[in-house]
Amino acid sequence: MFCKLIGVPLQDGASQLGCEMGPSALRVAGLQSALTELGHQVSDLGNVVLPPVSDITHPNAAVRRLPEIVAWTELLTATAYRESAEGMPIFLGGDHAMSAGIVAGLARKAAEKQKPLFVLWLDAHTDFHTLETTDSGNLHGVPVAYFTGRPGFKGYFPELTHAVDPANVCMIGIRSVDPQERAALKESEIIVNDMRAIDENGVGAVLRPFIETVEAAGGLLHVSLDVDFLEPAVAPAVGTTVPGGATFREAHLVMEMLHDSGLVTSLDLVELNPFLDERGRTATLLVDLAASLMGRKVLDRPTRRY
Ligand code: DIR
Ligand code: MN
Ligand code: MN
Ligand code: MN
Repeated sequence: MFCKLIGVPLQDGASQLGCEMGPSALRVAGLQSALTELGHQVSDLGNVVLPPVSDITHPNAAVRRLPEIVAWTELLTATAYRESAEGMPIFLGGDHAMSAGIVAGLARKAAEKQKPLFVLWLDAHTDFHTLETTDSGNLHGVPVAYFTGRPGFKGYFPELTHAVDPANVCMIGIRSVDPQERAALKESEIIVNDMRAIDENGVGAVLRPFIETVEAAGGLLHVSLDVDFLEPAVAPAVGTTVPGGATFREAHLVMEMLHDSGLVTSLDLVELNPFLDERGRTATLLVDLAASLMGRKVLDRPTRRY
């Protein structure tokens, strides 16, 4: 596979500073060589650079860093659209606000290819706020609402040309949902698998039907991996830790099943805050998870099924 690493040093959407160092930490942790060792051709395109921003404001006074996030969204829509024409773009975050533009750009390209785009959202949070409903004002809490076409962005964020069908979005790992998100999700077709679903059924049972749906539809699949999907004990380098997350093995199993599916066409690794890490362990874990997604296995033969 031809992989393109694209650094997104964005931290304006998060409450704490530090995510702008995420791309560097993923490089230092050896992402490129881990993928090269698996036989992939990997090209590091460097970091994207934010153009000058406007001075736009929103009536919701809580909203933080709107001009920056609008400019990032515009830039990343164009970048994702361009880089998904061929090869597999891997976006190195950067906070989760980056996925607003990334998924919007991927959706535009998918429409051109006449294929439906599916999104697997691995996160403690649903990131389903609009500019009106957010009370933290941190815009890493809005990307899913934006790219599924919820109203409340018009006139502020770039016009969305191709919304992702909410029924094509599957969330896994959810355990922190704000009241306004909860209300909106009640009316939405988004597939939401909270931690209880994993506890009761196992993450494999939760993921498998979604993979089958994507396959049956002949769809493209974007995977968005927020560090806080993971249990904070194994992945401390994130500003918004929530106890009770996916274990080391649950996360790896997701990646292994995704690899076997052969369906993943793009990936983002988001919310890594190296300032909060412990001797690089979270960056290293993300690299290992990316390697599993890209084909790293324990054995060179199929795992025996019981
Ligand atoms: C939280 C989002 N619901 C908020 N938190 C996130 O601030 O609106 N953390 N996305 O990763
Ligand atoms: Mn998130
Ligand atoms: Mn999160
Ligand atoms: Mn909130």
